[in-house]
Amino acid sequence: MKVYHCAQTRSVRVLWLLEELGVPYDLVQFDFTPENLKKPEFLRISPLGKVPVIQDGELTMFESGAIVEYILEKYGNGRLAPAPGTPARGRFLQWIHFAEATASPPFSEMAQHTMVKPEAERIPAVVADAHGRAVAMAGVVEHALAGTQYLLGAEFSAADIMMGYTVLLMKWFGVLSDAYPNTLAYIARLEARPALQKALS
Ligand SMILES: N[C@@H](CCC(=O)N[C@@H](CS)C(=O)NCC(=O)O)C(=O)O
Repeated sequence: MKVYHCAQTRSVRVLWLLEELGVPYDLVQFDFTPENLKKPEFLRISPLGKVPVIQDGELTMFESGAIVEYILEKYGNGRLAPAPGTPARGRFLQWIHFAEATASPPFSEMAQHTMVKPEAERIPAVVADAHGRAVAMAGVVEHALAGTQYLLGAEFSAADIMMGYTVLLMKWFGVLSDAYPNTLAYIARLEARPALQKALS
């Protein structure tokens, strides 16, 4: 499998999962610049010029959550995901989708309007609004982690990879403080995992 990756972006989720599962992959890493992302040859596999992208045999896929679900189905052998049709599976799917559909957009907006867009196109009001929603997301996570090691309980799962990356965004964007002790302890647990260390190296 080929994984197209830029440091610290959502492609971290894909590398982290592959490392946890011990699935070999070829890394195609490049700098997160518009020149690289909007090259015609990259746009042919990623229509909006975004990472991650994987190529697995004939299959090319973009969208990190879908890639995570595909890798679990094909290479997981039941690891890192509860069995389909169980209540735990329902909570797993909730966090997998919450991570990208609801929790991550404020961080994307902050990134776009502080780093990605040309300075003349950045709108401070968008950053302020997104920051407010990011704080609300941190509150959701802090509450969900009360009295539990991981999002589904005592066992680490791929829900912690999808949400874990978003929680790292909370840290990197300065949303967290001592007022989020459960989340800070969770981050320490995640950062102790060799697979995440490899994905961030
Ligand atoms: N929902 C997509 C979002 C992908 C995405 O926005 N990736 C960012 C990096 S974290 C990107 O490549 N941005 C480049 C751009 O927007 O031009 C996913 O989860 O894969």
